[in-house]
Amino acid sequence: KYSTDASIESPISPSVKVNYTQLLINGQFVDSASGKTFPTLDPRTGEVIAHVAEGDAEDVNRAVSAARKAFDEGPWPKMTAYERSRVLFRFADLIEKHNDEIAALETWDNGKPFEQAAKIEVPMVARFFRYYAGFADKIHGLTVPADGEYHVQTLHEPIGVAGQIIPWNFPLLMFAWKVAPALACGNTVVLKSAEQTPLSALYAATLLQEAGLPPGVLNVVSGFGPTAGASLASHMDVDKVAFTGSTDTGKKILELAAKSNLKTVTLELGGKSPFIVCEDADVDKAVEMAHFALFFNQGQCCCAGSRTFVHEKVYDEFLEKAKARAERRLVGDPFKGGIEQGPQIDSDQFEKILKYIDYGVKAGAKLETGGERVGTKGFYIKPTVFSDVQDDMRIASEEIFGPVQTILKYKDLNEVIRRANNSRYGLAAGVFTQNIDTANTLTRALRVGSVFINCFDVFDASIPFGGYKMSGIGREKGIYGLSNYLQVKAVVTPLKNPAW
Ligand code: TXE
Repeated sequence: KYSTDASIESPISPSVKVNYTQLLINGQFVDSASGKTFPTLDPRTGEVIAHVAEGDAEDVNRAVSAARKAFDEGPWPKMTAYERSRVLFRFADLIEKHNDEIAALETWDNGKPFEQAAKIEVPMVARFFRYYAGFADKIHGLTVPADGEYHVQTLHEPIGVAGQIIPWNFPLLMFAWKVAPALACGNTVVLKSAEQTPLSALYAATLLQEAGLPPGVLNVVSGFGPTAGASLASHMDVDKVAFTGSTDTGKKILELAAKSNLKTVTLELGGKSPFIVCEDADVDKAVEMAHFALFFNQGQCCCAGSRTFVHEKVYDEFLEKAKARAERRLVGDPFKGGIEQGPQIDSDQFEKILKYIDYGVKAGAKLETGGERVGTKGFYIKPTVFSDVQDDMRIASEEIFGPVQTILKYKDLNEVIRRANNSRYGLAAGVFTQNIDTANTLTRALRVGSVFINCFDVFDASIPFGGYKMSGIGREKGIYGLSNYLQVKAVVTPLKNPAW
């Protein structure tokens, strides 16, 4: 019935070594000022992979000074845009060259299936950098037809030093979403990786240096949120902060920015995205897509389709098939071929998910399958499906961030629109229907930043991504992502001879 893999108990050795564990400041790998380190763990076992330098306020100060100097004195913002783009293109080539090594590091530190990292995510990182590398020399302002005898133009300039704080669910992809547009626009960066997954950012930063990035343009400080992260968000010499993570931490970042120097802030936060299966949907396809929408990446996706609304006419068939699909999901050592689901990131997330499963059972939802750990080591959880879920249950309103599908029944379109929108989040929605009118109605009615019709999680570099409501502020990716890293300067010159 339920698929697991025997190799969970004896993990496969990754084919990569950890070479970089120090902080990267001003082009040099250095120890933290305090000399402290922290362990990064293998989610398959909970064992230590490596001890990594732990940055805090003093290291953030050093990194910000380096970034400030690299911005104010150049050469980065003063290089030709074409030269900047060439560095980013070369980096994308290097990512491709080291694809499998980077993917192995990512799987080891994060637990995601190696095939997913190697075939999808690392190639996406290269694609992402190429997308923004192409923009570097195509960023230009406007001439403005102002009243009066003036020539008016706008200059689009880099903001300055960008502080970037990223999470652990897609460590290198989040690095790309943040770093690529910032550098393409001519900013310098201090990046704080997530404490659970510091390794791939350090590796990628060395490749950026190899590609020709000058010292100080990208500084990487590994460390914890309340120390390194908060220092960055509240730093007086940081001009902008970009954050991906939980809504609660996003609020803190906004507050720290406001209380310090009013740096501009973009936030990409949590979600509880509806996935709506209409009465006319192709049920088999809807089951597969709803399964993917929730279980992809161990359920650790901000936009996961975590409220599966199914029309009453197809509910029973959908439920039976969704449960069977979850039971077929192959859980095991993420280095093994064919594995669909690895371990959760760490014991905190593992415990949080099991707690939510317990809330679901106690609130009266029906546990159709799963609901417990897999094996005895590491942080593996059985793909879990709840039916008979009610909107006010915690499993239907709070972000679980794990492999737990909650299925809710609905009767008509207006009802499902109201219920889908009844959330403090507004990141994404899935819509499964064969009727264009239904798709159009839902698309316009749903208060979310992305609507996926008969598909889900399509993450091409050109497609903007971000949240309505408490899912965030601003849009990343696509041309919209550029404005996060640009200032607009209006330049007004009197015309000497207005007749001409
Ligand atoms: O998130 P945090 P955590 C959600 C998901 C998960 C929950 C908790 O529901 O279960 O958040 O995860 C840094 N000042 N998401 O605790 O705290 C931290 O070091 C500055 C959704 O891991 O938001 C890390 O680099 N920075 C999500 C980053 O913030 C601080 C992805 C994210 O950690 C800080 C991850 C502070 N005071 C979790 N406190 C998504 N939207 O994709 C922490 N950090």
